[in-house]
Amino acid sequence: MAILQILEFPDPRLRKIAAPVTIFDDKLGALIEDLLATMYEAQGIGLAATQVNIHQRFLVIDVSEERDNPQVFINPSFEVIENELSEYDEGCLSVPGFYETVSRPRVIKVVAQDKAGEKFEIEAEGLMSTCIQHEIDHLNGKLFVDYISTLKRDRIRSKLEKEHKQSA
Ligand code: GNR
Ligand code: NI
Repeated sequence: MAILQILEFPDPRLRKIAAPVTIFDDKLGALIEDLLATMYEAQGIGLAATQVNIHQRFLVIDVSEERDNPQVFINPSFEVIENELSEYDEGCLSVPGFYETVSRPRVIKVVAQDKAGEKFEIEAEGLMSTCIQHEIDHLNGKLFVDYISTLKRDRIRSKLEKEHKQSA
């Protein structure tokens, strides 16, 4: 198992669109374990492969209090099943230290594959729904800061660029 480095905004690699997973082998299993280990180490509730510079469509989440309920979604997609939005103060391991309110569909149906390639469906609401949508955005090269004003996003970009220069 390895702890992987998490890319930070405005790294252009976070803008890549991930490719579908087609091979469900031990190598994929190992990458999933690394992604989970990296998420737990960073104390996140979710992590998309894109964030660790793997441009394949899979993500992990654990929204449990006890941090003992890892969930893996491969080739995930979702449908909005209730015409209702919910707001959440979102953060992102790729945008460390910044939080902004984002509005997203409240209840969704997620279709994905597990690590054996088996298709499954779940209905998600609340934090789980927010988190899955946030992670699927990553696979499409999108970040939560894309939903806020250009002014706020540019301020966040400058601050993070400054931090990156100082730690370089
Ligand atoms: O750890 C995380 N917390 C979080 C809080 C509100 C909305 C979304 C998230 S996901 C984030 C981890 C992360 O960056 N995943 O991509
Ligand atoms: Ni994120």
